[in-house]
Amino acid sequence: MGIISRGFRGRPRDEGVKLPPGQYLTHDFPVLSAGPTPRVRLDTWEFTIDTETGQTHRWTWRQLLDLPSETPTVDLHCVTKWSKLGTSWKGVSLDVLMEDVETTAEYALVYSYGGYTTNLPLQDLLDGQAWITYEYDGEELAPAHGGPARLLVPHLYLWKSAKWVRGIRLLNEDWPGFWETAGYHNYGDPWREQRYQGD
Ligand SMILES: Nc1nc2c(c(=O)[nH]1)N[C@H]1C(S)=C(S)[C@@H](COP(=O)(O)O)O[C@H]1N2
Ligand SMILES: [Mo]
Repeated sequence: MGIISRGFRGRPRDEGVKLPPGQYLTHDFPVLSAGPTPRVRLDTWEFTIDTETGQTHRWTWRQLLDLPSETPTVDLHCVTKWSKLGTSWKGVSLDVLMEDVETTAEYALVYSYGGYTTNLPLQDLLDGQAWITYEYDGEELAPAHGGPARLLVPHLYLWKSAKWVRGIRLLNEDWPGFWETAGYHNYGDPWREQRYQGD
């Protein structure tokens, strides 16, 4: 008999865990990207929030790191049906980034280095629901998982958590992003199994 492999039968905490409909548990961290991993230099990196009135708020890498951070531990649910529980991150809450942003916009279009986009209601980025993260599991966020920084919005399917995030455009109308244009659900609530348009 060898060492019992952790994860084979599931850790004790997996027992009785309630997952969103149609999801299964995974313990590894799959990488899903629609294209190559962009190389993003920290000295030119910036994160911007553009409002519907044309105001631009901008943070350099240094400025992002100097903001008060949080260390959320959250469950991830991918539309391809894996869920990973209890992941730990470090990042800046969107509530902090939105503090000085004046807006009455209802929608947000998140865009990434490399061209990826995804949309969600602005409300879903606020009230402790979303972060610009730069550490995963105590280490700097790996490029494959979105480093140097990615949006984390764990209450929606993971395609909304844009990797290599570059900015957010606040809009009066809803502009569908990359997967939303390709037939994925516009909102993507895993607990309501909103995988595709019409779900
Ligand atoms: N910029 C960018 N962000 C992205 C994607 C992508 O292709 N490009 N894929 C999305 C999808 S479909 C998923 S499931 C998750 C996967 O995150 P992971 O590779 O860290 O598991 O990232 C999301 N964010
Ligand atoms: Mo995905």
